[in-house]
Amino acid sequence: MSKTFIKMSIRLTAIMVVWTACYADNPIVQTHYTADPAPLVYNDTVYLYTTHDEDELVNNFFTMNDWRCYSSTDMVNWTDHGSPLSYKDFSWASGDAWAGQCIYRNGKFYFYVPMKLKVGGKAIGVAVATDPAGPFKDPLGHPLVGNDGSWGDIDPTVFIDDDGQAYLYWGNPYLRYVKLNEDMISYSGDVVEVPLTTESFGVRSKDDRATQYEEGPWLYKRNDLYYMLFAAGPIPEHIAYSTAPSAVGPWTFRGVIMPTQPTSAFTNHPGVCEYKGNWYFFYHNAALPGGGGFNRSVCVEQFEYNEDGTIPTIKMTKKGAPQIGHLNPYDTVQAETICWASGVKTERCSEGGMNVCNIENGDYIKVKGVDFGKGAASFEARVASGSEGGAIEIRLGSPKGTLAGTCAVPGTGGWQTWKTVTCTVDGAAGVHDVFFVFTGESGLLMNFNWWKFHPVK
Ligand code: FUB
Repeated sequence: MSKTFIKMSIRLTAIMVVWTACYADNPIVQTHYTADPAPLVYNDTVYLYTTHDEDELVNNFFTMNDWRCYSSTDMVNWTDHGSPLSYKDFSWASGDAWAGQCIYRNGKFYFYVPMKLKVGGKAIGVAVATDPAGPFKDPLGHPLVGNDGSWGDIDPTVFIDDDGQAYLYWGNPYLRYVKLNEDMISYSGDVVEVPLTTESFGVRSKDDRATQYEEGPWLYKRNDLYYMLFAAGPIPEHIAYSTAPSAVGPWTFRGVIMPTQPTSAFTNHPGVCEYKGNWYFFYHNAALPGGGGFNRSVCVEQFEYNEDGTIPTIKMTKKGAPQIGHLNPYDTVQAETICWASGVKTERCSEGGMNVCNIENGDYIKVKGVDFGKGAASFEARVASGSEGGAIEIRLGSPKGTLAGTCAVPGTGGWQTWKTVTCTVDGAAGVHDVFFVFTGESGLLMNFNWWKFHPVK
């Protein structure tokens, strides 16, 4: 979305209603439009892979060129790792970087993603990395499945069963699977088509298809039960699910998890993970300013299973999941670790990782649940500015909350010419939501790489 458009939308919304979204935690990402969430828990961290709806649409349709990766250890502050993979990394693909899923096995990360083939139709490729944030590379040089000109080979979900057998399911309007080999980049046996019966996938309220199954399957196992969540039709999509006693069925329809709601896009997409003893349900909607069917945003809710293992109805909320623990401000924290951002973007940083960019007067970043303990005495920030610079105000509780410090940012001679600036801090003790509010003249003020507080002695 263009910055001017975001700011106009935000101002308009703020006039129409009291602007409550700035205190919300959903959608998770505000710096880009994201969709098709695929969580992966690795090393005590939730990695969230998403698709990426470009700000500028081509032909007013899905305009999707790459995937993005975020991570969190508290479910509310998410660190932006940028784009680990693009359709351009596949020599045989020509676009449509649609819904994928990443899984870890034997020291490597395998990211299964659908794309449009140069020769027409859709197919699913696999890319491999040794770091969850990539970079991922295509080891095959050709699709893993679906090379027959079909347009339905999209939305892969991958699952490794307790016996080590891995499964790849995918498809719209059909649901197909293969058994992956242990190398995760090849498979054995035939492509199997799952019978789409109403007993297995529910009765549709419209007769455009036989069942509620539409696309976006998500397969996992809890206790001895296998769950197949899916985007369900008719359009606008809701999310429904089925369960089975094995990874290959037979599937029994269990009902709707997430009905369509006022902020729904015309698609939705499930992703589920267990993290630190809690269960999380990821989905997307059109809730960001400028949002719509092709400008979607990923959200998360915490949920608990019913006693019989069924999944309750889950509503879209602005509040999102509760925070796990607090953020330590005395560690070095990446500026792109964000609960909520207003007006800014992120980009690759010359010092590694990402930095926050596109910062103008009045923009801000919220970091939630920061525990200052006995109190902070000073603050340092890694900044760069190709203009005159500006200032970072440290405010507590809201963008207009108590001012705990102001850090002047000078021009540094370039947008990637980094300098560490410091300032004193007063009145920041205990737990607060911290708002870094950027101030200065009109135009771009600075870039922001990382920050750190120092405690009182
Ligand atoms: O994001 C592009 C497509 O829209 C996905 O592949 C589908 O699941 C739907 O969300």
